[in-house]
Amino acid sequence: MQISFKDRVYTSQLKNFVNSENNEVLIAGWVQETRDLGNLKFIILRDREGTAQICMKKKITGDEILNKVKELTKESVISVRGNLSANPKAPNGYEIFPNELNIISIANVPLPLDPSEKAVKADVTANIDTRLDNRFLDLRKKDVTAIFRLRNNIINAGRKFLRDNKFIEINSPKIIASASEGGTELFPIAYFDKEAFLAQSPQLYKQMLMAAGFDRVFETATYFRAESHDTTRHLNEITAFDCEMSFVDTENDVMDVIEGLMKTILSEARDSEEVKILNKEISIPEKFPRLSYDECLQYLNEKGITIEWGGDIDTKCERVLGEIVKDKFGSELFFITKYPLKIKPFYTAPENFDADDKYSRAFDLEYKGVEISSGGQRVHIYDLLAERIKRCNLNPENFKFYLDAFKYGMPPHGGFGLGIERILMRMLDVTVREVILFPRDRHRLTP
Ligand code: AMO
Repeated sequence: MQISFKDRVYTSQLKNFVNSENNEVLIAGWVQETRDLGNLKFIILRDREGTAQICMKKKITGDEILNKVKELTKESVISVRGNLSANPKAPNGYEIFPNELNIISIANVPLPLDPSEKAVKADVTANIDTRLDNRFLDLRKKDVTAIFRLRNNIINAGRKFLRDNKFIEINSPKIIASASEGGTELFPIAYFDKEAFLAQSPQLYKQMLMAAGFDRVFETATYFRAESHDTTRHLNEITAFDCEMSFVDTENDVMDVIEGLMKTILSEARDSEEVKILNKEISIPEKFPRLSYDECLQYLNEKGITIEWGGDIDTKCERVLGEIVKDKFGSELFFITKYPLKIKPFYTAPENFDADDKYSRAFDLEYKGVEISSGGQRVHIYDLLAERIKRCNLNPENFKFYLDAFKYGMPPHGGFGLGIERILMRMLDVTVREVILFPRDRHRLTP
C-alpha cells in the first residue's frame, strides 16, 4: 500500500500526542539502533529533530512487522504508524507501539562511518577526509547537524540585523570580467569567446550601487578565491556577509555596524540549543577594542616580535595579538585599524584622500587571533581612484565600467566583508572545513 507522509510528525512533536485522545502518529526517519531482547524488540528511529523509541512485543505486534524488523540494517529509512504511550523508562518518557512499519530504503552494510550518537565523540577527531568523503553520513551526526543549524540561525540573525538597519539585500554577478581584489587569485572560466572569471567578492558592484543611490546594501555572498593556501582557515569557495554603506564620515561608522552585527550573531549563538549540544560557551565583549596597526606592531615588539613597518601581520602574529588583547582588554574580538595604504587594495581610502598618504582607512576584525573581516572607507573621488588603480599595477581600462560610476555623483562610502566560515570556526574552535557543507579546498572538488 502506498503510504502518504502528509500527516508525518517530527519526533520532537511527539510529546504533544502523549496524553491526547488520538495518540496514533506517523513518523519517518533513519534506524539508529535496533535491539532484540527475544520477546521484546526496540528500534531507535532518528529524524532531523531527535529520536524516538519504537517498542515491539511478541504478543501484541503482528508477525508481519516483526519479520520486517529482522531485515532492517542500521541507517535504513523507515516509516512507522503507531500508538504513542507514556513509559518513564523509555528515553524520552514515551514510546510507540507500531501498527504499520514500512521499509523505504535499506542501507548497505558496512557503513563507511557510523553516524550514531556514540560514534560522534570518537569520530570528531577521526580523519576529516573520511568524514568529508562521506559527508551525507557525517551530517547525520547530532553535533555535525548542530553546526549547520547554528549556521542557519546566525545567517538569519545577521540578515535581520542588517535589514533592521536599513540594508537592502542584493545579488551581484558571480561571473565577472576583471579582478576585484587584485589579479592573482582569480579562477578563469570559459565564457563564450570572452575572458571571464569567478567573482572574488561583490566589491565593485556593491560600490556601484552606492552611486545608484541604494545607500546601504548587503549580500550573503559567495567568494571564489584561487588561493593556493592549504591551511585550517582557508577555503577556495566561501560565504560572507558583504556590506556597503553611503555617507560615512570615517571607517569608524563601518566598524560600528560590524560590531552590532557580530554582537547580534554572538548572542543568537550564545542562547541557542545548538551551542549547548556542541558544549561551547560564547563570550560577548561590551566593546571591541580598536587598535591601530602601529599600536599592534608596538605590542608585538614588546613580546620580542619585530615586523618591519608595512609588512603583513601574519598568522602567528595575529595569534599572539589575540592573546595580548584578551589579557589587556578582556576581549576575544578587536579591530586592527589604520593599515599602511601600500598593503591594501586599490579601492581603499588613503587616510587624508591623497595617493601619497602613508596610512589608510582600512581595518580588519580579529576573533580569537584569526581575521574574520576586512573593510574600510573607500575612495569615492574619480581621479584618486584612477591613480590608486595605476599605483596597484592594474590597468584602469579593465575597470572602465566601475570607474564610470564615480563620474556622475558618488557619495563617500565604506563597507566590509565578514567571512561566515571564519566566524563559525572561531566560535566553535574547529577548522574551516567543518563549518561548510561541501568544502572546496586545494585538494577537494568532490563531493
Ligand atoms: P577579504 O579578501 O579580506 O576582503 O575577505 C573578507 C573576509 O572573507 C573571509 N575570507 C576567507 N575565508 C576563508 N578562506 C579564504 N580563502 C578567505 N578569503 C577571505 C575572511 C575575510 O576577512 N572586498 C573585501 C571586503 C571589503 O572591504 O568590503 C574583501 O573581500 O573572513
